[in-house]
Amino acid sequence: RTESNAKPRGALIVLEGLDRSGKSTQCAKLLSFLEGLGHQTELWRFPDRETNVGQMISAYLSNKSQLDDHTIHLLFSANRWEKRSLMEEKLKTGTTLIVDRYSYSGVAFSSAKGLGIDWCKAPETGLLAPDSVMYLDISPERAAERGGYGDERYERVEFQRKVADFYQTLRDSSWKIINAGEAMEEVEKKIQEVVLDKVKECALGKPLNLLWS
Ligand code: T5A
Ligand code: NA
Repeated sequence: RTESNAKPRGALIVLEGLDRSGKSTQCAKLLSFLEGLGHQTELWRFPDRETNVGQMISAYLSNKSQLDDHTIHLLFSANRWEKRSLMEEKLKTGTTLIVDRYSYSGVAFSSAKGLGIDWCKAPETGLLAPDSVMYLDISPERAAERGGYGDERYERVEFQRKVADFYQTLRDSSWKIINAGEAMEEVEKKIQEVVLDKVKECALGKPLNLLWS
């Protein structure tokens, strides 16, 4: 019965991981891979620093402004909510979205600062649940060696270790752990396998779910 209602749609693919785990590198590779296969695909990222909210986030991350921990958490969340309806529209009209960070970043980073995990999850409830979360797994030390951490607020090894612990508490059946310490080409191949399966399932009408409700 559900199958007769099934409508083809795009897949919501999220890449997560510590700072410097290689998310943006892999997102770009995945975009050209899917486009090369003829799939309608877009690359999105959070924070989306282009919006008004995104500009406030960007100023905070680069230490140009100070904000209470709760306030910045809600801004990150608002930044996802302002893109939610467009996200749903894109997926329903057959575009696959590759998303560089999502609600898992939101909860893991704020929880690592000491905010309660349930408090952190609450404003994310009702956002679209990813069809696949690829967690790029790397130790904070190895990540730090990659081009060195820059000047952004969260780029410290001890803090990243806490973030990694909170990420683990968020794992669910949509997650796939990818060893991000391997060569870029190896990481790329593993991601491609997972994503192709998901793109097929969604084309067959896999229902869209909501986060944490
Ligand atoms: N944040 C974010 C929150 O607190 N709450 C939220 O809700 C959200 C969404 C900014 C910060 O905001 C926090 C998390 C972050 O601290 P951002 O803008 O995504 O988030 O951060 P960026 O600085 O843009 O990106 P990252 O630091 O996360 O790096 P990436 O994208 O993981 O790594 P990438 O691809 O840029 O690669 C880093 C370096 O490693 C090399 C690359 O060439 C590059 O030099 N590299 C590899 N080297 C060897 N082997 C491989 N396999 C490699 N893959 C990449
Ligand atoms: Na990035």
